[in-house]
Amino acid sequence: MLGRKENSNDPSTTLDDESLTVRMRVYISKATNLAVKDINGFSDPYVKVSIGGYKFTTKVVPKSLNPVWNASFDFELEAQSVPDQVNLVFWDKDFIGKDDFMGAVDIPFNESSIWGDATPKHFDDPSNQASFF
Ligand SMILES: [Ca+2]
Repeated sequence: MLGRKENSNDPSTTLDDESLTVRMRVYISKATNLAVKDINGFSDPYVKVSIGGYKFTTKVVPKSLNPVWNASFDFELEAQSVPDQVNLVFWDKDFIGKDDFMGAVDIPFNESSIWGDATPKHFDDPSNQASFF
């Protein structure tokens, strides 16, 4: 998973600006060696992502224990209320009955890794590098 942020190229902008809105991108890449939940020896995994009051859900990858989602979710938030963690809940899709819980993890953000030098940057700025978790 990775996160990026962007804002204007105005060099006078800082994260301390109360009115500053930033865009964050969460990218769900893949998972490996997931638990078997179906009688066929596989699972049909998907992920529910919760971050800063936003919720996103990936697509289901059928019959896989090593799913690749390559899903990205963009959202905007106030720079002053940047979430300090992201919650991921993994589910196995079942077409009969309730989906099976597979696992959950909270990934805390290291503020310095999210914000780097604390100067908001445009998405296209080459110095605006993604943080990997
Ligand atoms: Ca299933």
